Amino acid sequence: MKTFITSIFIAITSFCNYANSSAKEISGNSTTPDQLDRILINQVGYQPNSAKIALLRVKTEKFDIVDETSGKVVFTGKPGPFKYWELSGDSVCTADFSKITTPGKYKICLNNKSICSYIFEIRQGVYHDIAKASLKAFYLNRSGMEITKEYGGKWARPAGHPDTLVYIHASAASDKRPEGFKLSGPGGWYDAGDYNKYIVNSGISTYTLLLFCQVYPDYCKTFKVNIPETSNNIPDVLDELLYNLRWMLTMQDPNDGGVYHKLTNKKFSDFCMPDKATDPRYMVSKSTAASLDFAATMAMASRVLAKSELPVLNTLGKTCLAAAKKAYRWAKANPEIYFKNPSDVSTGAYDDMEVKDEVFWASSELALAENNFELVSKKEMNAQKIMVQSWDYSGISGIISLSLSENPKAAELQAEARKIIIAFADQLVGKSEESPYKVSLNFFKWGSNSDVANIALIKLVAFKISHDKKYMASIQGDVDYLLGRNATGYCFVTGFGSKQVMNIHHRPSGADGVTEPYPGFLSGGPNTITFADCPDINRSKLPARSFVDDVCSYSTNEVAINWNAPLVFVLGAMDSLTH
Ligand code: 9MR
Repeated sequence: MKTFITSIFIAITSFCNYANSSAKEISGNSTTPDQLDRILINQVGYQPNSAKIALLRVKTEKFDIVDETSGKVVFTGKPGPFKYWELSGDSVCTADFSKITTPGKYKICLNNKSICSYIFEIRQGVYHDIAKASLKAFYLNRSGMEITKEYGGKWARPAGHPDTLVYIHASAASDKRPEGFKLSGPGGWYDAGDYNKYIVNSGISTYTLLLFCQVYPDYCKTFKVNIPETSNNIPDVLDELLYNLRWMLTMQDPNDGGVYHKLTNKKFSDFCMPDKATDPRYMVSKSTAASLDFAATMAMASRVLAKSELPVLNTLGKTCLAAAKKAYRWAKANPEIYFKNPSDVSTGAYDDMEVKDEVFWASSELALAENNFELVSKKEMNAQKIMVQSWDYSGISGIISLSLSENPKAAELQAEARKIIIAFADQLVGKSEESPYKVSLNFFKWGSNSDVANIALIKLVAFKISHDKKYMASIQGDVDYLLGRNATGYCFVTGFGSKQVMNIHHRPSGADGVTEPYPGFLSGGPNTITFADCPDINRSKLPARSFVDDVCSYSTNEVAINWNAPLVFVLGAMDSLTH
């Protein structure tokens, strides 16, 4: 049935097509896939001194850790209690083998080795390659640039979407820029599996990478991922985000400071390579949310760029700050321009209908950038909802930025922000300790894997400001979840792990004829938001299992820049920390 439906889809998309591959299973032993799913582990591995906890779906008295080279049992442990998780509909128990610190390759076995897990590694630097790939994914998703063999390997492709000629859409028309006005908005990253560029989502993604530069400056200096700019004396992560930041600057109307919500095709293109998707592109409607997200990101960029030793980046920082102030002023004068797709446009909406949090975020970033703390107050901070950040919620991002400030003028705000972050992180740690699956996540939205990554980011900020190691085991648990210790058994980062996601909803991966998807991308993850994407696939109704590794499943298996950005943050942090 699936093959039949796939052929219909291929027929509809004419010369643009995709093919599904089956999940890549690299077991390295004779255990069957079904048995392998009975032991859930981080398939990429562990650093020697980290917490190491697997989950067993089997009730058992003991578990063995077997050294893969010698075949010898090097540790025998007693599992924790068997606990039911209503979100996954099954019971699991923990297998704690943190005591194993000797580097090597191992597997977990039960019942005299009749059931064994995938082989995993314990090694310092075990996250280095995956951290690099997670940043390299942004390069691979650059619009308007050829991806050459030298940097893209088998994922090399011609440039697509130069965006040097785009049009003002009727929804964005103004006196000076009427409908059809021609302008240019080159560069930037494709948002996700589609080829459009959206300011709201670009803002939070770019901010997260800027935050990474701010929190781990030494690591960033040495973090090289082989992109065309690698030898230019600027950290690769900064080079990468500048590619998007420069595009974002083109989205501001210089006449009034307002920021266009998106640069887009009128409808999602077929599954073509970027250079074959040549429909006209438009700048669509200015919005309050886009202008505030832009203002916050540009203000944050101005602070990061001011620290650079390169005058050219200091100058760019000043440009960013001026742009931030203009956009903020526009948003203050137009506080309720909520984005709605015009009737002839059907691409992503990112239609944030509540912008109090964006106001607070932009005000906080401008306060920090301009050294003007009249712009924010403790009262406004305390009025923010304390929840995980996402494209439509950035109150916590303002609090994170204030908590990390070293400006003496911000001391009071900083202290309050720290209190909030620590209390939130403690609450998240508590949840992970109680959860049968050892994660803080107890909701499954679209892009649930990014919530796990953002939760880990919050705990990392708490660790940064408190130096309290109690956060590390819980952060490790989040990484373990993303890399295989979850109810689906998939390692959710493409190109890594033993049970790999092969069919991400990502146009270039689907259309390039290469079996392996673009590497380093975080798949969106399980959720029960919509079942309309693959009508012929029976997806689990259990939220934590409701995932399908099929290209049709845009609601569970797409990739997106705002999901990869916290992934870079977390994997980079883990790679930089030795516990
Ligand atoms: O991540 C977005 C998710 O929170 C929304 O529920 C969903 C539907 O509006 O859209 C998601 O964002 C998509 C965007 O609209 C277009 N590019 C792909 C994004 C990831 O699926």
